[in-house]
Parts: sequence; structure tokens; C-alpha cells
Amino acid sequence: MKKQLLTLGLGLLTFGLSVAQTNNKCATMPVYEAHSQNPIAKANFINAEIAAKNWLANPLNKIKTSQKTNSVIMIPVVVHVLYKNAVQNIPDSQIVRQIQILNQCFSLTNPNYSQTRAVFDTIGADTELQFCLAGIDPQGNTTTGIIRKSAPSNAQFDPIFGFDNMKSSATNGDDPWPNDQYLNIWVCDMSFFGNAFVLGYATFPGEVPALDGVVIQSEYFGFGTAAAPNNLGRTTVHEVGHYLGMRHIWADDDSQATGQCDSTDFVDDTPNQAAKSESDCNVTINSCSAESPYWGAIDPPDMVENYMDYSADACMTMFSKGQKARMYSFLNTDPARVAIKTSPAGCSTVGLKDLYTNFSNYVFVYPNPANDVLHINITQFTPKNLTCEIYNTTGQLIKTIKQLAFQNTINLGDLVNGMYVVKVYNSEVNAIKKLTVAK
Ligand SMILES: [Ca+2]
Ligand SMILES: [Ca+2]
Ligand SMILES: [Zn+2]
Repeated sequence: MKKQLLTLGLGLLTFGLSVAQTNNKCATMPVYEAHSQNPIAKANFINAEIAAKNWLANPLNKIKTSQKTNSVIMIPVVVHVLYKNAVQNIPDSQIVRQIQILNQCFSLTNPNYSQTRAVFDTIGADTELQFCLAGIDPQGNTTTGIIRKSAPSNAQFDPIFGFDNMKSSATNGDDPWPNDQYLNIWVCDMSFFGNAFVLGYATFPGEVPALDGVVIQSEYFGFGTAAAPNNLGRTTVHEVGHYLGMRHIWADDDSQATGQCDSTDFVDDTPNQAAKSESDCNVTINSCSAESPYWGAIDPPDMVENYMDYSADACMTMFSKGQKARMYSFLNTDPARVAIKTSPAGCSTVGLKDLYTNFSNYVFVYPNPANDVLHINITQFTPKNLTCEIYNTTGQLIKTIKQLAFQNTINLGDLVNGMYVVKVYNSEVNAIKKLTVAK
């Protein structure tokens, strides 16, 4: 056992160092390798993969997943916020916002889907999976679906020496809720010597219940405090993809400088890809020309739009239909993933109430000071018929924008420098923000 742990530590240490050097994002694969050292877990992973492949080999199932059923599966989420300081105790609005981003990305209603290149825009998938903060806790009581727990400042959650510590109260973390009823997401500080080199990691179907779920570095959850390129909540979308069985689109064979085209993510319509993207949006790369029969005579470029690449968040727009099929192959075979589809946990209405009580916390107006363009982002369960009005300091109405969406871009070209008041409201909610225009 000791030897195993030592190997594990060294393996992850190497990973950590290589991450720091190469701008990696996700620790899912090294964690998978580490967990697989437990023979029971390893057998479970293999069995989950075989069962899923067999399910998908049935042509009827393949057809089923390629069509929209118009019945949405709701997955209840519990978010364990573990904080060592006030900043890491992220606000409800940031959590609710992440849930909305998940829902947009999994239903193809993310605003940036329109940027998807034409070669891929017919294979984007509405996965018909949605997520909500859980409404009932394991004891049967109503809940916000959010747990907050203060951790000592010396608590280690890094994936080198504090491996999986966030998943147990015995190691300053928080125990998971049953993984057959809840998707557990731990939001915590995984930095190592002050270096947050891991954005997140997840466990694949077949994981033991005590470790199953997703872990995200605090500032990357929701529209957190992180700067581009990892600022639009796609880290959690990527990790929930892993939780549903998705592999990296380049299939993790890029350890050699030249990359490789001979491995697979087990999905036909995601093009073969030699190496991960480097947190960018390089649409010129076509790293592999040998593609699956799905593509026929076409040799598509690398799908940097895919959530399972390492592209910049702003570039990530889609899961493919083939990935949706693979998700459903686990959702129909892995016992925990099958069970969560009919979880009795329901959806929290408590979080929703907070949105109406503290609407201002859910309205993001930036940049401030602004130049020519202002963004107004509004978070989940965006109330209908929202109007934005911009007033100058004498109370004169300068600009009106009706029917605000989740994300709005407003041209300020006609505003002179000075102070303004931005009002966002409908018949039920009202938020006031101060704005400086400086050109
Ligand atoms: Ca593929
Ligand atoms: Ca190609
Ligand atoms: Zn990953």
C-alpha cells in the first residue's frame, strides 16, 4: 500500500510539474490512472466501459440517441464550497450562474454556439441533459443544494499531497451525498505553493461512490474571478463531460512532441486530433487526416470548439452528437448514472428565491469604467421581459434596451464621458448599477 501511494504521489508530482510548464488544465486522466491502482475500481471502470460499448453497439440504441426525445433528464447537483478565506466562499450568484452555463452548454443554447464553424454546425448536440441545485438533501429536508464549509488555512486539497482530501470530512473536506442521487461538485482551492495549476478534475462512470464527482478550483466556477482564457465557466462543462464518460478529444496521446493520430476518444464524429489546444482558439490546425468512416471523403480540421479540448473558454461551443450518444451509453448502463436520472432529490427553489430577493447580485455590468461597449450579463432563471435603462447624472434617460438576454452587448458610442446609472428591471425585480464612461 505504501509503495502504491508513493508511486501515486510521484506520478502526480510529475504531472503537476508538467502542468505548470505546459498550461494543462485538467487532472482527470492522472487521477483516473491513480484511482485505477485500486483493483476493484479498475474492474469497475473496465466493466462500465464494456457495458456502455455493448449498449451503443445495439443499432436501436444508436438511433435513439441520434434523435431528440424531447424529454429532458434533470440531474440534481450538490455544490460543496470549501473555503480557507472569504474570497473562496464564492457567492450563491456565482454558483447559480455556473448551473446556467452548464444548462446552456448541454442544450446548445450557449450564445457563442453561433461561432461554430460550418463544418461542425450540424453535429452540435442538444444533449437533453439539464442540471439544477438539489432541492432535497439525503435526510429528506429541503436544501439550497449548496453546502458551505470553512477549512483550516493549512488544509491541502492539491492533487499532489492533498489528493481527494476535499471529498471527506475526515480530511477537512466534505463527504459526498449519495452519488446515485446527486452529482457532487466540490469547489475549493487546489493550489500548490500558491500556484493554481489545476483548474479541475472529475471521475468517470464506474468510480467508487466515495470519490465520484467533479472538483473545480474556486475562481473557475461560474463567471468567477479568473481572467481569460478560462473565465466563462467551461472548466465545469468539461469536467461534467468527463463525469458522463467523455474522454479528451485528442485522446491524451500528445506526450510526444509531434503528437499522435492513432488513439481515440471513442467518438466517431469528433475529428482525430494529435494534441490538445493550448488554451487558445487556433482554427488553422488539421493535425490528423485519417478520420473515422463517419467523415467519408471529408478531412475536417481539429474541433477546437469542443468542450473536451483545452481551447480558450470563449472558443468552446459544443458537444457533438457522437458524444451525446456516448453519454447516454453510460446513462443507460452504469448503475449510479442510471439511478441519478430518476433521483428523488428534485430542484431547489430556495436559490431561486434569493435571485428575486437580491437581484442586484445576479446582474453583472462590465467593464467599469467602460469605453465603447458595455456587457450586461444576467444569471440563471433570467426573469422575462427585462429592460435596461441608462440615465445620466441629471436623471435624463439616455438609452433603453428592451428584452435583455442572458448575455447582452450594448454599444456606448453615443455616450459622452461621465457617470451614469444603469437600471435593469421588470415588474418583479430591480437592480441599479453605477457606471463610468471614460473614452
Ligand atoms: Ca474522435
Ligand atoms: Ca482532420
Ligand atoms: Zn479533462
